[in-house]
Amino acid sequence: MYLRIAESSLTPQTTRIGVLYVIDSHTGGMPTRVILSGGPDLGTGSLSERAEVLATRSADYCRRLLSPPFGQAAMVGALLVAPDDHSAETGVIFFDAGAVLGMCGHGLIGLGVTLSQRGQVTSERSFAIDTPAGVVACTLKDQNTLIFRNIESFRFKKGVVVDLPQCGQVRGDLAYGGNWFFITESAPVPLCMDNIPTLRACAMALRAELVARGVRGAGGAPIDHIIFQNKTDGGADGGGWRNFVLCPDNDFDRSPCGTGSSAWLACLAADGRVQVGETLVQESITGSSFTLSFQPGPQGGIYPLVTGQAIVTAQSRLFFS
Ligand code: PYC
Repeated sequence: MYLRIAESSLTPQTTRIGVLYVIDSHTGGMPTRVILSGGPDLGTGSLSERAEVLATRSADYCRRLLSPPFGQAAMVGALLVAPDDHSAETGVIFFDAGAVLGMCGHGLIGLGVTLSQRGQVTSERSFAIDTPAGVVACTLKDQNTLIFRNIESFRFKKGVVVDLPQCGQVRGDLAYGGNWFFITESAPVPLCMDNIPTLRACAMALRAELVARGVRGAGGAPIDHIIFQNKTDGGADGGGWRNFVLCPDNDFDRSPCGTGSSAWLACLAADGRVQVGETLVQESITGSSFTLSFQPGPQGGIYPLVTGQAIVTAQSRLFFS
């Protein structure tokens, strides 16, 4: 699921919320803001319906909460809501400044560590978090480390070729890991911090070309994230990967991207390049990492197991008017 937040409702200050209570964290350098109270009224529909209401009627809330002076670059919001599945610890709707997301892996790790800091969850008991993409099972390994079993992830199309005047020919796969991704091993330049402006420009051009050519995911879903992957020497059994991930808000993921890592793992598994029981290390462009393995999924995809760490950075009352 992908819901670009509605441009038409971007009139400043249409949402008057008042005081918000938030806890901020970062997961491998990527910020998450958990909103404990002070969200807009999303009605009583299913989680997916409430996510759609957030995207269409509260665009200014999403954008302003995550942008200066309230927020910061690349920040993802995690709005706590009632779950559809009442056995879940909570429901959550993730969003960045450009879109409401189906799921968010780094955000989920940030949320789990935030709930741990509040004493709401502990490492003694696994818990579930309900998202618009489905229920995700979580276990805290320690106060800062979470392992989650993502929703079933799969490759949709292999070997899609795109010619870009500024970046050359790119061949990649369309895959789903809670969000939709185009993932390619043909990065236009080496994956290092100095090349971020070039990587970002090529990824944006690539996404625009996919839109122009009508290349979409299952059910016509827009491809809102682009990933460049390179093999590294690191990692345990299955070796390691390093990525650059462009997000819907046009910023890049400082973490290795939990949903993107899931989608990539599904592609590797589909090609037999990784087996059940193997462990991979997925690094981000900033050098932070997640550990990945998987179980087979019931529909032919995989259940990714993603382990990462988060640190709580602030607990605030925002005067949001
Ligand atoms: O970790 O899945 C993720 C994610 C999506 C967008 C930013 N981070």
